[in-house]
Amino acid sequence: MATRPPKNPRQGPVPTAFINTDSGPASGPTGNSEPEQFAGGRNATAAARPYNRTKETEYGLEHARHPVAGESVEPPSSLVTASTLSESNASAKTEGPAVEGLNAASGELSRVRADSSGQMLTTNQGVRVPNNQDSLKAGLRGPALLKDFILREKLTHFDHERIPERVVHARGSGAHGYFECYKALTDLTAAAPFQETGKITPVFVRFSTVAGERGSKDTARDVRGFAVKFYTDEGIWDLVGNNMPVFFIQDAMKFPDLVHAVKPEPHHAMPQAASAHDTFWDFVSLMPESTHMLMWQMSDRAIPRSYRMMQGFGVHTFRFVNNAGSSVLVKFHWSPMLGTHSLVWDEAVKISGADPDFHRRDLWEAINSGNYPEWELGVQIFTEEQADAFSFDVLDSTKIVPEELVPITPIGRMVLNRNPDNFFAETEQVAFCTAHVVPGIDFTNDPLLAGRIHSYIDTQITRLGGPNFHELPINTPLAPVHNNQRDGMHRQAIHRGGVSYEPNSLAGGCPFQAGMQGFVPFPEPVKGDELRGKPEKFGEHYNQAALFFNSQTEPEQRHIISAFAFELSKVTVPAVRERIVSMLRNVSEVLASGVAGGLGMALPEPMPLAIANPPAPEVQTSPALSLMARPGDGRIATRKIAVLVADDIAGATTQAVADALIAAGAVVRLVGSRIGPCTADDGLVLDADATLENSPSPLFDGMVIPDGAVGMEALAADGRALEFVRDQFRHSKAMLALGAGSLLLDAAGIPHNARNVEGLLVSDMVDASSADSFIQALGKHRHFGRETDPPAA
Ligand code: HDE
Repeated sequence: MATRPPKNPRQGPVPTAFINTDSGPASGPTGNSEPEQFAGGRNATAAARPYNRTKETEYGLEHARHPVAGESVEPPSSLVTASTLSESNASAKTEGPAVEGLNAASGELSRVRADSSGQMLTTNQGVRVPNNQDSLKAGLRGPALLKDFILREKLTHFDHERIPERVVHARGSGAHGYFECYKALTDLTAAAPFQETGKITPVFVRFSTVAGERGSKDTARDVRGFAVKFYTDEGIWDLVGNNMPVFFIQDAMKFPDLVHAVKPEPHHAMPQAASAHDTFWDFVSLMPESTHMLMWQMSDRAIPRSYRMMQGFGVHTFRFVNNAGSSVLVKFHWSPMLGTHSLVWDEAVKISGADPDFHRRDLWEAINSGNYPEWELGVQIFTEEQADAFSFDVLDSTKIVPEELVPITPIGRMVLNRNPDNFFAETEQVAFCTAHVVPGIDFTNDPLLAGRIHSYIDTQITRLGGPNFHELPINTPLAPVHNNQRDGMHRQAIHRGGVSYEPNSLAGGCPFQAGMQGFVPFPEPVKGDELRGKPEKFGEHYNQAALFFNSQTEPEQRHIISAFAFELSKVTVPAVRERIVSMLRNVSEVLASGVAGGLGMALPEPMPLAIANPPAPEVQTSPALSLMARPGDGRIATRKIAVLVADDIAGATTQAVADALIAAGAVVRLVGSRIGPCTADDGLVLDADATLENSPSPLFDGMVIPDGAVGMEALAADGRALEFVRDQFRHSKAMLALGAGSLLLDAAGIPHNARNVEGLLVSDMVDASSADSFIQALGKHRHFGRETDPPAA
């Protein structure tokens, strides 16, 4: 480390009058010494503002609508705004004077990335650690010594490694990427990401479940969070959405009740990451506005196959505001390029045991393999006049705007192309906040959104230990940060100068208010009495629940019915079940009677409506609400396929089909009774890289059962192989059985004789056409045509 002596630029006698910090002469300095330059420059800067000229702009409607920029004065020298005259005494630590106008505490991540390659172990103080195996003792068998600061620092840091988990959305995974704007949208919004065609804005995205704790399983039946942080040129914009476009409640007042109801019950802390329990259903059965959201939550959307295969929604109605100050209403939709695909419930339950990190692993592996997940951002744009005419209120977060009323316009795409360096520093410490908006995006009066605008900053203060969470590197904007906020726990920025208020004249007025270049809120008129209540239209609870149910395909409707029946079977209070079924009678008799049948109960009376004359809906069905509406492009890249292997299976044909799948981009695993080489009947060695035990069927999108009677007999004697085949069949996955592979199907009791069971291909030979048919079957994701209730296998 450099040991250069401090440089002292001061010359001659020190004019003490101008060094004093508590009193000074009546007139300004005349000399040219540094203290005099400072005092003179400071006085000149202050004198350039004989009075606060912008004061008059604080009054009146016109100024409120068009705030003016603050007044600023350039000081004669940078010395004037310095904290200390000794600033130029550089050391290796302090370096020279500050770079004017730069807050180095914010900005890109490279300034804080750390790598230890080739480095020695040190304490947090940079002292080298000689021995990281033993504590300091008095003699080899003697007591450990209190003065062992190395051990104590290590343990103390470890003791405090955990921070509180998020109150909701504790379990999640994140990635970096970018958003690309298709076409400049300057006519609609001044928001930075949409100002130029092709403009790229960096993003960090975190996906999550809502109810489970930080270590809970990924495949719980739950809403998924879909939170996007845009690092725009004009500051951070967080679009903190979900994978469902509506919510359970209409007013923030009810959020703590909802979360208390769905979280593990407080007396015995059960169940973890599950809504299938008394308190959740008790609460929602008394909150009929939840009915629409319950449809989504009981649908397959609540058990996505992958974060990469789910939609995202901003949920609330937001505003776009353009540079001329005019505004339109907007709903945000993320649509995955891979299409929307889900698990089935039995599979989700089994995955939670086989791989609780299923979604986290899937995202990580896809990005690491260069298969970058991608979503298109679409918007529904409409005016207040259009909204006034809708049968529902666009400020009600339990309602969508059907695409039949307002189509979705694609405006850009988002690609996630980089995994984080460190889960804790990035994914855990990232702080999303609905209040983080940039000029061009604004709020509406959705009463749920209002509560969120308050809550997110508030929660970070507890979770991240104080008000400076914005200085954590993952949270800092790329746009410069300058204000007079100071101090607080864990402050990173070292603010130069003695001025931390505004207006000021001593720092040339800086940092000054931005006026019309700042975030000027859309001047939405407000009138009315202060009261607690909801508009009439909020009282219609079933039209869109029915719209959703009636827009599903037959298998999806079946799954919704089963999900309600399963969840309610876990409720121990029959009266609560009855309340839910009575609610469902207002949605669909097919649904209500299906659920009642599944619960062995009689149909109760329909629940009375909350308003006497509910408005009629504009739209009866909306095909876009079905998961099947977005099948993707049919490619199978990143789909996981199990090829069963054993000694004496047919080598060449197994290899050929595996090669065809790999060429199509699939991830092929050779699954055996144990890992390691298997010798095929033609001498080919196939090295099993997964086992029936460590990688059971639910972890795969499809399977290949090879030819070779001897090998098949061995597999048929392994109950895990039979279970594997049965689960693939039960979960409606694409299966290919080659030649004697059908013996394993027989042993597992899988019906296949007709050779036309949907998605189950039985083939005597491997040629291009059988491999192609299998790839096509995989591309369809699931084959619900063969699904039966109860399952046949
Ligand atoms: Fe959240 N929500 N929320 N929420 N939310 C949080 O903020 C809250 C709501 C959503 O990956 C918390 O940083 C209130 C709707 C996501 O870090 C907390 C209300 C939607 C995430 C909070 C809602 C969401 C959160 C917990 C009703 C979909 C995870 C930790 C007024 C549009 C973000 C945190 C991440 C997280 C409060 C309702 C989505 C406590 C008060 C509606 C994706 O502040």
